[in-house]
Amino acid sequence: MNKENHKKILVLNGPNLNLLGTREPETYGHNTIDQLEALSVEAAAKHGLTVDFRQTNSEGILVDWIQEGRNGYAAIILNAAAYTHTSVAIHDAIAAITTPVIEVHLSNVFAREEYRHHSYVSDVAKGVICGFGTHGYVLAIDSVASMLRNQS
Ligand code: CA2
Repeated sequence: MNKENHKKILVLNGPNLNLLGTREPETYGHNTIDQLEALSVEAAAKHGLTVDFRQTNSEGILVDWIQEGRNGYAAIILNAAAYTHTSVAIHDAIAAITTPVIEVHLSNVFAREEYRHHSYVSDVAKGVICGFGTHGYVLAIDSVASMLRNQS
């Protein structure tokens, strides 16, 4: 793996997050997915890191992308959205790789419906951030940068 690749973060977003900023602002805020991408790119650049930012509504594509994160990425930041609460396939994909995965949610899932309290991601994640809106992605990127500094 070359050094440049090692400084890349894969930011993955699951189903319906393409609707950000268009509906339910009281839960998910006013930022659009494009604004969230710009925020993530900016936060990463402050640490000399780059982000590869993606969104899909498909569970299988998320699994493919997590597998892709095996090589060439320092970390994966994952908001699996509703699949967080349902997907054994995503759990297994994370368990199968060594790249650290940081789970992020915009809302505080523990202050919401009970079916959102269980995550198939958390027990295979390096850490979990929820409830801080889009700033949670910045916190996750800062955490990756801190992890990388501690490694070198
Ligand atoms: O809080 C989060 O980030 C969630 O991952 C968002 C998911 C939800 O199923 C999780 O429990 C928590 C839902 C994403 C839907 O995003 C929308 C955005 C705007 C309008 C409608 C849906």
